[in-house]
Amino acid sequence: MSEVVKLERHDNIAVVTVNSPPVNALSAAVRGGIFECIKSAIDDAQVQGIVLTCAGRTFIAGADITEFGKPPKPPGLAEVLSLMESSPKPIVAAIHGTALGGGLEVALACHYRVATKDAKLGLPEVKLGLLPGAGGTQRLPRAVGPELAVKMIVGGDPIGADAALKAGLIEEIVEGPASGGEAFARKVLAEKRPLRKLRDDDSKLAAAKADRSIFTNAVAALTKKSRGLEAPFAAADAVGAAIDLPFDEGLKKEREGFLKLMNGDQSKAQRYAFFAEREAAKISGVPEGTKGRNVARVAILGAGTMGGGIAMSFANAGIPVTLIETGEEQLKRGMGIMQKNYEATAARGGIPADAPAKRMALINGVVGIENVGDADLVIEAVFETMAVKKEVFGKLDQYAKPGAVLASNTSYLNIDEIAKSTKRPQDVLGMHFFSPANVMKLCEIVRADKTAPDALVTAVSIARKIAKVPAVVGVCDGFVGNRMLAQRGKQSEKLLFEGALPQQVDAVVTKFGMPMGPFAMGDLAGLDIGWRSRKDRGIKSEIADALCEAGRFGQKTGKGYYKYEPGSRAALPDPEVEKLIDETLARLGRKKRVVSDDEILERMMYPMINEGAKILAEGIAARPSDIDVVWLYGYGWPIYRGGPMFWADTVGLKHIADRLAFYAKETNDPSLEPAPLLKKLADEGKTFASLAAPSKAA
Ligand code: 3H9
Repeated sequence: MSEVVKLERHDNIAVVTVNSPPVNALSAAVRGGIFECIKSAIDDAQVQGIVLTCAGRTFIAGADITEFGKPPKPPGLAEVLSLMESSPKPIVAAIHGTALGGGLEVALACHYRVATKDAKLGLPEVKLGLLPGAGGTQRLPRAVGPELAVKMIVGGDPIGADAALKAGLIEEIVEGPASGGEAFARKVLAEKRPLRKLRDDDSKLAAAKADRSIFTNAVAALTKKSRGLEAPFAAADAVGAAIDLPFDEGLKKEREGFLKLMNGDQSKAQRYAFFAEREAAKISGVPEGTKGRNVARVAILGAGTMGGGIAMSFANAGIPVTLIETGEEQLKRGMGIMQKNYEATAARGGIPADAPAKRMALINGVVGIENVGDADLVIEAVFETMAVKKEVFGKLDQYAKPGAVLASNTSYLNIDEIAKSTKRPQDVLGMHFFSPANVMKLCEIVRADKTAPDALVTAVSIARKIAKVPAVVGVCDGFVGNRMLAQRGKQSEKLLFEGALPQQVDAVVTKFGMPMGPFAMGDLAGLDIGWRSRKDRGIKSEIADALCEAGRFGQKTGKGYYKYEPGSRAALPDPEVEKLIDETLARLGRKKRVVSDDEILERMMYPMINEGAKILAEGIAARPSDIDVVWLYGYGWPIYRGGPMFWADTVGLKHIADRLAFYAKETNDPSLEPAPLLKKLADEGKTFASLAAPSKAA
């Protein structure tokens, strides 16, 4: 008998229960167990109906991703599903938690489905660079119609039980999954309902068969933001096959598409990213079993862009926030911006119409730092200078309750230094959110010298609770993300002095898959900030300085490295900038040369990877995959390239080290010399991945 799947008989109903923690993924053992138990139930003359349900926190959450890329083990999922669908006795899937991917495909091969109210049903394979490979693209359109199926398969987002009931994906909402499933099975028998096999039911495809634009429009809407990705388009093709081809042929087409994606580079990178994200939540160097502190209420200091965005992130997760400013005026402005932000999202349909009021009610705006007293976590998001931070943390010592975690949202300042201004450095750490904080998923959790393990665990778990992806990093200038970005910034500026244009550099970077190039990003952030800071420090950057002296501060002045039409954010190349660069180079006696796109890509990416190697050697990041998580969720690194360190391994570290050494010489820039760790790995023919514990991803 199977270890992970059990069969019980309650009178004439067989109950098959999968019990394979944590998420009942469809490992070979689970597939085998389901096959065996369903077959026994079919063969048992006493059994008239079958219920398939799961123990633990969830229904089957999908195929076991750790098996992908390894030699297949029988039975295949298709074989299991074919046995189930052709069962002469009705099978009811009783769902709770998340029925995802292969899990929903199992349920779709059942004759009926019921689910608990909080259940979620979806086919998220596309997020792993895949398409549903066990009939999902053929059965779901038959269950809910092609429009919703495209949304769920090409978009990858699950739907709740209410929506599933409305769409006909489930028959009933039940209280307990097993008991509800059993009661439903008895009803099916009592009412002598026919076996409902989705493979034989084309009724919901009729409209799209007559008018294919129903399907193509749905696909066009969903693939608008899929630049560079293969899976959404392949998934759409497979759903198209459900409309155009008979079931078995559609199934064949789906299988071909699935295997092609599974063996391709993009899905490998996306599966790696899935595990990297989960790995990042495991904090190295913290005693096992360390519990986080309870966080019921949060205080945020500063209602500016960052403070407001952070407050919204907590309110979105239902956690009450005290938002603190120094004056009524600033507070009113901050509260107003959040309100407007929420209303705009509701108007777009991004959140329910009553959400803005509900979420704003969770944010209590007040004046005065003395109001932090009831907060279990205080996040400071005030002006970014050490003196101001120290003053604020000194005051927190006085007003924050004992044991409250005290976090700074600084993007580069030394947290050890900040911690010194309190008598409780063990409670101090960094929580570096990325702008806009209510949207961007990354939170760098900065572990300072004296940060207590339980404070660190608290920050990581609260970040996950508010749907952020935490990555623990150490103290250094700019932490992981901005420290690496600074290397790219330095090279992009140097490239202008050698003959490249902003639009050429940006085009290479966006073609690679980043959402923006360094110059468009500079225009968005505002060029005057760096200009002022350079002036304060007596540093020159001739081209950037010349732009600012000409009043070109970026998007806010309609001109920067690019020009912008009024009301538009589209970056337009500007001959004036070209002239300004030429004049600057002539003044400095610099000669222009043709810079190739290949060189630009190497000089944008390799110095960042070099810095990543230094970050690893210094222990600022514990794992290469943590660095990748920072770039994936904080900077829009294309998920299908896995992150800079993963990508570096695919390019080859020897090649990267050689090219860096070449550019160091060629451009007379010792900072480009390969870092000792990179050089060592390159010389030994190793990868960054070899530094980490064996990855779960294939
Ligand atoms: C598929 O189904 C293909 C088919 O169409 C075709 C087949 C032929 N496999 O996220 P959590 C682990 S593709 C293996 O922290 P949560 C995870 O690594 C799949 N392991 O929990 C972690 O391990 P650890 C389609 C998995 O409560 C632990 O479980 N399905 C899998 O925050 C807990 O995970 C999906 O894409 C898996 N499928 O969220 C769903 N799933 O403790 C993927 C999880 O060692 N999974 N693990 O770090 C999820 O979205 C979330 O895990 C879920 C739970 C929402 C289920």
